[in-house]
Amino acid sequence: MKTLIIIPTYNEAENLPSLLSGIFSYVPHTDVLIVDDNSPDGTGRLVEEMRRQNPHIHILHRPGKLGLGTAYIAGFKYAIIHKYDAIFEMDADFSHDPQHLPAFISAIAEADLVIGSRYIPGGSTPNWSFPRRLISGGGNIFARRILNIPVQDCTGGFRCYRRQTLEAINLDAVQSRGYAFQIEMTYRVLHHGLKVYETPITFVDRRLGQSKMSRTIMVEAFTYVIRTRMKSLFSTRKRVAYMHKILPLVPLPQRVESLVPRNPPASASDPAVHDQPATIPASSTRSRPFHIPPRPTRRS
Ligand SMILES: Nc1nc2c(ncn2[C@@H]2O[C@H](COP(=O)(O)OP(=O)(O)O)[C@@H](O)[C@H]2O)c(=O)[nH]1
Ligand SMILES: [Mg+2]
Repeated sequence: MKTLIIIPTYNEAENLPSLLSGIFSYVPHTDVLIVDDNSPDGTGRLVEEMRRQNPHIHILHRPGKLGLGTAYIAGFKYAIIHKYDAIFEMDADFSHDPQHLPAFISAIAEADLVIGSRYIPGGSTPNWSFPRRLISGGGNIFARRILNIPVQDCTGGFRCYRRQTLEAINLDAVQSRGYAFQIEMTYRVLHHGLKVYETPITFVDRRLGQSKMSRTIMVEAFTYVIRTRMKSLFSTRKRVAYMHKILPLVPLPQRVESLVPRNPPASASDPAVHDQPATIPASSTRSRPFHIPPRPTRRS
């Protein structure tokens, strides 16, 4: 399996050399793509030097700090063009321990997305302060409940996607930049009816360098969740399907009709015909705009 580990960086020169040697000690044949936003501390130049020694290291230089979300989108597009099979998201600051990488690689053989989870048995956040636990744990519960996402750690950024998963998603439509990016990607993957697994990780706070987390990033995550919920509640198709259910004279528009089971009840005059909600054929594994599939996550 051809794997690519995408690491977005902004001022991570202190962390990167030891992180890369950790990564190659656990997965020697992987490629690594650094997406650097012209870090003032010279991270980009350092990577250029390292890649002269190691052809598995690649870099995308961007002109300035453009955010985590767009850095990953650029990395995903690179991975699709170069036909990698499994594509990782990973932070540069050792919060994501390279020792977990082999577990992701085994899990991605069965799933479309594997998320490193702090909130399933075996997962932990050992050196976090109480306020940090509250913000992260509370944010997760909020996003999960409001968006009906059956994933315990939907803001986690240590992940592995199959290339086909990234190809299925319209990457140009993804708008979030910070924590909301992880929630949005999870939501989009689930709405394509794809399979998400969680694997436990121990997440420690960075020891060197500075966090780029800000209040703006938290506000973005909160507003993304609320906006998405509102959209799903008031989407035109859902409203029309609902109206058709309670008032059968309302005609179903073309797109909704295509979601009605192909084998309708025998008689067209049968009132049961009109009682059919706009459901998706059971065989369909893709695009499920009306509901998220039943809990696909694995607790291990
Ligand atoms: N390329 C790029 N990387 C970023 C940006 N913001 C954060 N990062 C990187 O994203 C990863 C996670 O950021 P971090 O500051 O550790 O966030 P925290 O873990 O929430 O405190 C690190 O590798 C950062 O260097 C950005 O705007 N551009
Ligand atoms: Mg961090």
